[in-house]
Amino acid sequence: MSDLKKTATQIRRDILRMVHGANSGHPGGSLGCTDFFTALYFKIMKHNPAFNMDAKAEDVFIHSNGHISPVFYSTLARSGYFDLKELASFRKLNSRLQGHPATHEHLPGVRIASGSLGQGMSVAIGAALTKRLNGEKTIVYSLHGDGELDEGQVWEAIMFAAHHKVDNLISTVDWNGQQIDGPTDKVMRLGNIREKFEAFGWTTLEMNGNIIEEVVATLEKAKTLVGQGKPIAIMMHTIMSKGVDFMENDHNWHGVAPNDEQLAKALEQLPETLGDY
Ligand SMILES: Cc1ncc(C[n+]2csc(CCOP(=O)(O)OP(=O)(O)O)c2C)c(N)n1
Ligand SMILES: [Mg+2]
Repeated sequence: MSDLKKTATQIRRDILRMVHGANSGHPGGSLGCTDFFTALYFKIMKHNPAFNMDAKAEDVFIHSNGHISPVFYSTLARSGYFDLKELASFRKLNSRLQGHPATHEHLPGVRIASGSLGQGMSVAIGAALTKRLNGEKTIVYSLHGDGELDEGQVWEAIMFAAHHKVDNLISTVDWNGQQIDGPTDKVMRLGNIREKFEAFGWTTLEMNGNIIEEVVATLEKAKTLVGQGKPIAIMMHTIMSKGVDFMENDHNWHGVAPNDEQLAKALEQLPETLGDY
């Protein structure tokens, strides 16, 4: 197993154990986006775990679909932003690892409060424009849910980014076809979101977000498109709850914790590769 795959497997274990430990949280999108977070933090991004909010001379990740905080927190801890043991405090009273990330908690690695969906694209654009003003060559990455695209603010931001040629931004959409209340096609049909981004003036790419080699290759390709006058969007096909067979592709796992028996069954499918927290 490659190092990246080992890391992703361990992060998936962390997610399940954190959500089970709190008896609340969002495993579905977290497990689906694990390969993306692993590729981004362990291969693609230029970042410094000795966290500095200014992010001068480093890439920035803006996590917009904040409900999938378990994968974010595990990735940050496994990257060295804070002690692994702190993952056990997820969603506990007075923890820095709140259900939805908040800068108020001063957890290293968290750059915006998110979870109120729809805002991250605007923040990412602001960060990208700042980097441009500062003459920096670094990149801003962002992640959004497909259900999150129901928020009108996202489309204003998408239009703004193209108009202002924000070409140091790589935004990824977790196109899992699921959201809190059911399949996105039933809740609010999104149509072909790749064509929509294109129509709004973005350069687009598409990938299978659960094949880590493909995630790395597509993000590398996206980097080569930076600086060409257009913002870049990646349509990332994922399977909600990827990695645990009885949870996969089912919106009912959007925000529900596994019970003891389900946790045991799930962990059997994900060997402990780097040591549990
Ligand atoms: C502004 C706002 N409206 C509604 C919600 C409630 N909500 C939480 S998650 C979610 C669904 C999001 O769907 P998606 O982004 O596809 O996430 P996934 O289920 O795939 O993880 C909604 C509507 C919210 N968090 N913020
Ligand atoms: Mg979704």
